[in-house]
Amino acid sequence: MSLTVVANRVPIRRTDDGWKASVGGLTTALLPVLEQQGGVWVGMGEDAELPDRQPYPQDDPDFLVRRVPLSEEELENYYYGMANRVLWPVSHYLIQHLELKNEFIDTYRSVNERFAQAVLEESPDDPGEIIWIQDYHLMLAPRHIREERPDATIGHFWHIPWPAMEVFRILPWSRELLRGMLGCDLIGFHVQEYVDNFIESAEVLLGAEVTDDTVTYDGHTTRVEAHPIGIDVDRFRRMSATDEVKEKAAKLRDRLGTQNIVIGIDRLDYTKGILSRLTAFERFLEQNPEYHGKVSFYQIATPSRTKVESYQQLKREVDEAVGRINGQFARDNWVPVNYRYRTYTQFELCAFYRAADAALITPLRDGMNVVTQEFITATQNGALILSELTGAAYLLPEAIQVNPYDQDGLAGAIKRALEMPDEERRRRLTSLKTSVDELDVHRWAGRFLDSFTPPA
Ligand code: ADQ
Repeated sequence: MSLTVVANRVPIRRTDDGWKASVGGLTTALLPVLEQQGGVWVGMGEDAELPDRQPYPQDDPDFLVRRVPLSEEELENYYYGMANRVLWPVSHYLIQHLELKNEFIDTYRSVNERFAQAVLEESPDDPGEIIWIQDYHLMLAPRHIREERPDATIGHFWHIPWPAMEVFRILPWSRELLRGMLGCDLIGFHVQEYVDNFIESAEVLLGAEVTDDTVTYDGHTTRVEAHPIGIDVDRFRRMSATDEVKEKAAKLRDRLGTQNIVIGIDRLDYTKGILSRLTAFERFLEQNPEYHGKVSFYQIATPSRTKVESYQQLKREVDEAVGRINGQFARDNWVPVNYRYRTYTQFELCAFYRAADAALITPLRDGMNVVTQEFITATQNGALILSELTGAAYLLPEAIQVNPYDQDGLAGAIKRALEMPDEERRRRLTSLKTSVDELDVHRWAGRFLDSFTPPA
């Protein structure tokens, strides 16, 4: 078998020491496969200076990085437009952020065609070849590839939720997008809910024929399966057990000086429920004066999609909420909400995970949410408060599950997490750790690829 991965981004980045593999779940999962078996990774080229074709590593190449160069205008319409302002909000049921513009879909169509063209040029036309496309940026590419290469083996993994059919059909291009996806042999989602939603969309909107988890449309059959993603468990376990991380965690606890620390770690995105979480923490402080001076909430938010207006607005609202809460509750040596708007290394994140007594992971919707798994792996005795509207919630029943829209419920969950008896905390965490071990990202990739050849 050889592999062609097709994703919005290429898996390498330029550093002061030359080109390096980027750090991220997808790269971690797929690079070992490419290194072992060779292949191609097709992604967008955002910088006209960079070559379209770059064998990697330079000295002794294992695979080829192929860029699809995009102009600024294309990037604006395909990525910031169709992907971030259309498909992202609709898939997360947050349609108040939806912006429908013809130039978005027009550019999305042409960019998807160019990705497909690059695949056809680089990916060998032989029976062992697997073409694995990633995510909502590339819904139309599978059909283009199929039209040119009817016998190709094509898979797609969708990393975000697939919404209920009635929400997906809001998109004026819903049928065209579905037809694009149904060029695949196999489509993967994190959990069965999204599988069911996708199948219902194909059945109702296209009149496709459905048998169990397969969809037949226009003479071609696609299997649709749940393949929950994991993290690189070994890497997080090793990092969080180093002396350096332990020291950093101890220093953070000293610096904050409170008995309890609750953390939130996310990209600054309106799907992650950061504002609702802050209001819940405010309510917790209002309802529990005995905790004043005794608990700190530490929210880390990575800048994300900063060109998009709704993200700029969210940043302003979060700044304001943090100011309001600290303005009302802070006293002498106690700052109730510590907020950092920046990116940290995974190593640094591990120190936060280790320092915390509880993590507040409360997206309004999330395909999976891997911060949850990172926290579970790194913590020694932390409690997890998890939104029931995430893919992770299906897999981690031992978390304290909450409705992220219910701020009183959230405030109550914070109290419950902080007051949970040690025995119960340990029991829940042991079971959570076992679940996360099983989800490991290397196994995820293996399971998806094995699924192309189901046992006879
Ligand atoms: P994301 O929406 O990006 O991913 P998530 O799964 O939470 O969401 O992953 C975020 C990653 O960014 C984590 O690895 C985390 O460590 C990192 N990160 C967050 N804040 C950071 C900070 N301040 N500094 C540095 N790193 C930070 C999409 C879907 C998810 C799905 C994944 C994988 O939206 O639902 O789980 O893909 O399929």
